[in-house]
Amino acid sequence: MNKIDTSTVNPSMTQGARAAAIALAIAAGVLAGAPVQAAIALDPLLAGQYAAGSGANAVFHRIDGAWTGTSVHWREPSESGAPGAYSNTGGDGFARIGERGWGTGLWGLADWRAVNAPGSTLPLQSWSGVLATINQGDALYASDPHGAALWGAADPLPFTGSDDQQNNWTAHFTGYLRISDPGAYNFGVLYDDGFFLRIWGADGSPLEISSDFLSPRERLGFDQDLLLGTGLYRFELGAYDRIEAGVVNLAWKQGDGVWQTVPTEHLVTDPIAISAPGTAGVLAAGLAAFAAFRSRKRT
Ligand SMILES: [Ca+2]
Ligand SMILES: [Ca+2]
Repeated sequence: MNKIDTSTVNPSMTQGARAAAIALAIAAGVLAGAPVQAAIALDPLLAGQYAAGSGANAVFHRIDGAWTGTSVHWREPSESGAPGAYSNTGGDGFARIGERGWGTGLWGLADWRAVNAPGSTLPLQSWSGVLATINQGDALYASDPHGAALWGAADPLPFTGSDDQQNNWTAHFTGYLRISDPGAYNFGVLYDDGFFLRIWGADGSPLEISSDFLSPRERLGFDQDLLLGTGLYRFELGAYDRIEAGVVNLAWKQGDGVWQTVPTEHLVTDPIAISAPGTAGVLAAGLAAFAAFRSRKRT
């Protein structure tokens, strides 16, 4: 018999939502005939139907590739065969990468935070605006046979430059994820070299996935699906590239579907609530028509 793991069903949910989440987890396990991974139920931050969005708020920065201010630490491989390792703190053989001859540029999320801190003087080049999708890669990602050809094409960075000027960049996306079809979703970030993704529902504390330091190019999603309702979920995504190819892509999938870049209409910067036909929406439309009629009568 399958063991049903409901330990991650959010305890702050209403009793009804919690029961529904557990029921769905059980149903999924029975259908799959395999050990069950309970989905995480998360009510929307803003519940209800919202107007289609136009993309995500985006800020990109690039810093000097010779910067040695990284706060990431490194420990060399040991003679006994232990591999080298990164850390955000010193001690136990770890030393700050910036104090090594090769320790230039961005090495981790701590550096992302330094570049994106309010008033930071690190950026040499910056861009901000709204992007239709979260799917940006640099020129080397586009041309790398193990980049775009393998992981999918990406839009160019919003600032252009030589290959050297497409290194040591950060990206920061904010806004809302719009769910119009409730159900089980997962979100996955394609990254090179690192990222964090936070999603806020109604309970105030975000769900988060991340990859710190420098890692091989990969897409990482949540361990469990998220059971989402109709409405908006606030999100924040940060990413960085040190050298060579760099990319950031936010995709979602429903149930057992395939990863798909989150479509523009599901990325919202300014929430506009809409009402279901037959209720307040129809009333509002009727009042607007009446007002227009009266306006015409007066002229
Ligand atoms: Ca690059
Ligand atoms: Ca890279």
